[in-house]
Amino acid sequence: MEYKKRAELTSNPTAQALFALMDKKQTNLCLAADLTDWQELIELIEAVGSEICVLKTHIDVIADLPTNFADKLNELKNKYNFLIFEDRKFADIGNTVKMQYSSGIYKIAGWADITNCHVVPGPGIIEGLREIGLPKGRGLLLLAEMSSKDNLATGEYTKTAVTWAKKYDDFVIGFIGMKKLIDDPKFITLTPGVQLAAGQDNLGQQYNTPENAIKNGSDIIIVGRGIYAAANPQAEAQKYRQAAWSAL
Ligand code: S5P
Repeated sequence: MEYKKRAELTSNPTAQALFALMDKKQTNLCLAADLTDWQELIELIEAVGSEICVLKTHIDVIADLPTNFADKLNELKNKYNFLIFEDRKFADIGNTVKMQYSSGIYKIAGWADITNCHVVPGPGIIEGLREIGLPKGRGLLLLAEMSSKDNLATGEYTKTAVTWAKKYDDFVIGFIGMKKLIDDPKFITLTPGVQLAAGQDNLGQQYNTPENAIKNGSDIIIVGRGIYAAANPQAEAQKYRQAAWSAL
């Protein structure tokens, strides 16, 4: 189904914006910008920003984060037209995640269009995040599956995540998953563990190819080291973009 049509199926403004921008920009590539040096991160975004639909951050790994980091990320977001996904992987009770999402040093809800959470604490985690994020029009992804070897997000756990996504579909916009988990086009599946050659790293990360991820029903591939560790990240991002888009 076309992205424009999928945008009409969801009431969530972030999901609508994501479908619209994928349609306009013709890309289903998400960059996992996992660099610890702020200046290098900015240079990477400048190099790759025009190729991606989503910039995924781990804001807490940056060693020299300036106080105006959110303004700078927003400036780049507007310049290159992508959404920002803070990969926070919240995992606590509802009352605690509300504070972690809205407050502290990072104030994630203030600048991240999308964030994600584990479902291990039960639906209260979604309800807590939703209290903060829904009034701001933010979107949440549930970690229904993971890419790493021997992870526990399988079977009934994954199915329960899908059930809760349906229940909170004004705020939950989709999943981190390795394949399509539900036949409902309003939900978006983002898949990590993607490199041009299948394989693994030495800490249990498992890689599938862009073609296989998309053929398994994923919408967006998440690529980190495959792009930022390459000699020419921009050229490499173009390869991933082309591979993932043509596999649709
Ligand atoms: O199951 C997961 C979920 C996520 S969000 N496996 C993952 O690898 N991720 C994230 O995707 C991880 O935190 C990292 O930012 C990125 C994968 O990076 P790469 O360098 O292995 O491509």
